[in-house]
Amino acid sequence: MTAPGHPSAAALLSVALEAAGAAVELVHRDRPSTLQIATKSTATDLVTEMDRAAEGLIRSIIAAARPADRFVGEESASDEDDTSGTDRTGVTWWVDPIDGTTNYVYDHPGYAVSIAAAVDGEVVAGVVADPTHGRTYRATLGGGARCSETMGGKSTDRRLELAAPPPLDHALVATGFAYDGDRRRAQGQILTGVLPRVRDIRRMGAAALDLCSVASGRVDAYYEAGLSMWDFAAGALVATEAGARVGGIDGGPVRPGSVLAAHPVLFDQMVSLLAELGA
Ligand code: LIP
Repeated sequence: MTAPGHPSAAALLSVALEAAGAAVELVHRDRPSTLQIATKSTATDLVTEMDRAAEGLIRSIIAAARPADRFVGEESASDEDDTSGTDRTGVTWWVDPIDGTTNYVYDHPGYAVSIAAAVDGEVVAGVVADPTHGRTYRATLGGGARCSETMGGKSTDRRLELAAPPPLDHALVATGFAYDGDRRRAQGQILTGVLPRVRDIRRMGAAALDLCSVASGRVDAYYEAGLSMWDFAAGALVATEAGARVGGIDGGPVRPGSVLAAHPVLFDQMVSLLAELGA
C-alpha cells in the first residue's frame, strides 16, 4: 500500500523500465569496438565510458520523470546526502548502470543494468535487464516478480516462483568476490570449505544476475560479501518476490557487505554452513 503522497510502486517500476531499456540500447547495441577503460578501487576494478554514459542516461530519464528524487549511482557522486535545493520526495534510486563490468569489458555474457527505487528506505520496485540473454526481470513489493525474454524472435513473459529446493549437498550455489586481494584470499578460503558441501559453484560476475538466477531457479543459492546497495537492491527484490528469502550471510537483514539469497528451507542451511566456515 502506497503511503499518501508517495508514488505507487507501479509508477516507479514504469520509470525504471524506461530507463533500463534505454541503457540497454546504449551499452549493448551501441557498444564501441574499442572501450575506454579506467580503474577504480583496485587495478582490476574496471569502469568504462559506457558505464558512465549509461548512468548519465538513466539519471536523465529518472530526473525528467521525477526531478526531486535522490539518485545514487555507482559511477557518479551520490546525492544521497545532498539535502540542498529541491524538497526530497522520500524516493531514492539505486543504480548500477553495468553490473558485471568485467564481463562487459571481456564481452563475456553476464552483465546487467540494475535499477531500484526505494521509498523511505524500502525498495518497492526493481528492474534487472540482461541484454546478452534478452531478459528483463522486474518486481514490485508485494506485486510478484516476472521475467520477459525475447530470443530468436520468440517473446515470453513469465511469473517467477521458486520450486522446492534440493538438499544442500545437491545445491548449485553462486558467489562472487571482492576486488581487493586480501579479501579475495579470505573469500577463497571460505569457498574451499563450501565446494565439497554442495553440488557445485557458479561465479557469474554480476550480483544482480546472481540474485535473478535464484529467482528463476538457475541456481539454488547465492551469497556474497562486500557488495554495494546498487549491486543488489533490484535483484534482491526480484528474488524476494519470487519466493526466496534474502538476508545477510549471518541470517540477519540484507545489507551492503552481506547478501545471501535462497529458498527459505535452504537459507538456514546456508547460514549454518557459512558460519561454520567463518564467513
Ligand atoms: C560486481 C558484482 C559482483 C562481484 C564483482 C563486482 P561491478 O559489480 O556485481 O557480484 O562479484 O566483483 O563487484 O563492479 O561489476 O558493478
